[in-house]
Amino acid sequence: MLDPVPFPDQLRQVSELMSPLCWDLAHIGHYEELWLVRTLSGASPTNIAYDDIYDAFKHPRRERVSLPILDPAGAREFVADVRGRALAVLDEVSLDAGDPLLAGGFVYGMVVQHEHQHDETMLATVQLMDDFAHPAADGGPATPRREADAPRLPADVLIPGGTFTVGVDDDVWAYDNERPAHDVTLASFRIDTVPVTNRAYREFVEAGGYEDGRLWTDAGWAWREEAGLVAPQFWRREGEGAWSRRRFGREEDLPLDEAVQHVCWYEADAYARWSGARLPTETEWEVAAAGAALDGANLWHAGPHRWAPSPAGSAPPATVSKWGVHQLFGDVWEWTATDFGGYPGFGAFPYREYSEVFFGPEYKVLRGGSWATHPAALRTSFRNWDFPIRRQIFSGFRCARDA
Ligand code: AVJ
Ligand code: FE
Repeated sequence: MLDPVPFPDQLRQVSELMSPLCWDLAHIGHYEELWLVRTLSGASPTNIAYDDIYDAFKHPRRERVSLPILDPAGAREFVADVRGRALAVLDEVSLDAGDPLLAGGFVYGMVVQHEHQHDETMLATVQLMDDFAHPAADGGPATPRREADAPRLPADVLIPGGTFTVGVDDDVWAYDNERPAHDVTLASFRIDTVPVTNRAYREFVEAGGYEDGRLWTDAGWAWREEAGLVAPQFWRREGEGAWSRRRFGREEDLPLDEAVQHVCWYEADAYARWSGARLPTETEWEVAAAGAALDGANLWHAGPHRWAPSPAGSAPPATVSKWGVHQLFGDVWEWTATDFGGYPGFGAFPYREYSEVFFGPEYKVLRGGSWATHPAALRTSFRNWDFPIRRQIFSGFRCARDA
């Protein structure tokens, strides 16, 4: 993914919002060295200065370009060296020891997922480059293996109220913010069968949704004014009702049957109000996702090889939830109505800076996972979060209604 990106572009700051690509790369290596080499074996660091340079909390993203970071070649050498030492330590440790960090291989799952998360972040950075057409994304999105059957799907499904269990206790790879499992009681609700498509979202745009302050929250309207939002990021109006979008450096006709992506929470919330609906809570989303079978074989549509969401209604059948909800995983991250917080009984593990320091009303929860999310990080209980103004991530949404 990174190799075709010109060397200077891997070093430079593509956007105020993002790190230089080779910062992300070496940060992956630093995290791996910290947890899989230094913590497990007591070995000393490659370079103690990296504890400052590659600690995400020490320097905001826009500062990282002025740090003495490794160049693309140096970053590759560093991550390869760390991987060799991490594998050597793995030969020595016992995964069924009493140490909760090692039990079931938890810390390995944590580091693998961390790498995948930064891979997705780097893809978002590459998408932000307006002058670089990534060769792997050439020729349009990969053709889905399955005919889309969106026309035959109902618009939404009814989920009868009741008591449900959300969160997990026994998934070794789950993060602290997904624990503990707990019961919730929900009223009956309806939820969209598929994420909101470009076709549906275009109607909102064409109907003047971005000009009608009544559809937006106060904070959302203020941001819409300040940022001059008129359509999802990367859309361009080509004429009456006609739009194109830029995808990895190429302009293409807006694919109407794909999930809308690159919208912020405020846009999703305004669309939902316009359509007489609301965003689902994260609890409703997780309940609606029950029964989606996410083992690797069912996830051929997910992962970065597609370079775009799949058409509505083309999801692998096994990934449809037991309620008949489609495309919860592998298309777009879905904004929910919920602020990021800890479940009842939350305990930070193994460090507060993964989740806990982000708990609070300034972050909204996203659920599911996008086409750019590695299948190893897709699960029903996974919780992502971001500021409600962010849209460089592969974010979309679906709507819900009270029943
Ligand atoms: C879970 C995607 C919000 O990228 O900020 C990466 C994951 N944590 N390095 C992020 C993460 C530490 C995190 N998100
Ligand atoms: Fe990180």
